[in-house]
Amino acid sequence: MTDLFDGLADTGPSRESIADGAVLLRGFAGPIEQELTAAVRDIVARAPFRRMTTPGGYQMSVAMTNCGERGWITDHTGYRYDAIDPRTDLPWPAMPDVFRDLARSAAEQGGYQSFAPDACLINRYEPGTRLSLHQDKDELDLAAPIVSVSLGLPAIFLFGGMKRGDKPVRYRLTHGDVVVWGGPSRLAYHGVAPLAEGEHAALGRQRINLTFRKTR
Ligand code: MD3
Ligand code: FE
Repeated sequence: MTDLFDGLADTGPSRESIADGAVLLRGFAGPIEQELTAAVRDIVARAPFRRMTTPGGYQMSVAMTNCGERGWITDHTGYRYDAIDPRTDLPWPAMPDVFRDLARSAAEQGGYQSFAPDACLINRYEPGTRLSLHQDKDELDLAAPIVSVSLGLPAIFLFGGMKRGDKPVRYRLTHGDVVVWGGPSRLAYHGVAPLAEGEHAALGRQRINLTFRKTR
């Protein structure tokens, strides 16, 4: 595989351990931000952002779409991964190589070899929207990490413990930051505080988050 991040080899990227198995790579996606935002634009043109409904009947404030072999969806019947976008009745757009390569090299930096995601959930936050504390456990392969990529406006990410009641630690994630979540942190509670108002030079009044997953 060609390494998109050879330019970082001299100094090595910044690598901050935020929990057992979780590694924050500040600015890791910065060098390819334009390729990433162009790819998001292509995906959204074919699988538009939409606010999904939870099984409890609430509409999520965050808008979502997916690319890859399977996409995460929620509706009144529950949460699941599905190969078909229920809005278009078409397969989700393919995962672009620039996404796949970024996820793989970030996972490698985090100590996870050969990460092969089959799904990428794309979240769009506008000011005021939030994601309440939850665990990601709809994936069959919990040995694989999740890789997250932040683009656009900064967000306060809430990292809870293994129990819902643990007091979350707050991390500010900004444009280009990548986090690899594996090992013991894979099932940690986490969420995003309501997004503050702002305007990002490249993305405007929004934050986009990519999460790469191996679902089976
Ligand atoms: C820690 N997204 O899509 S990314 C999600 O910023 C989600 O949009 C948030 O939580 C966002 O499910 C957070 C960081 C993240 C993603 C998955 C994790 C942290 C995680 C899974 C386990 C532990
Ligand atoms: Fe999550």
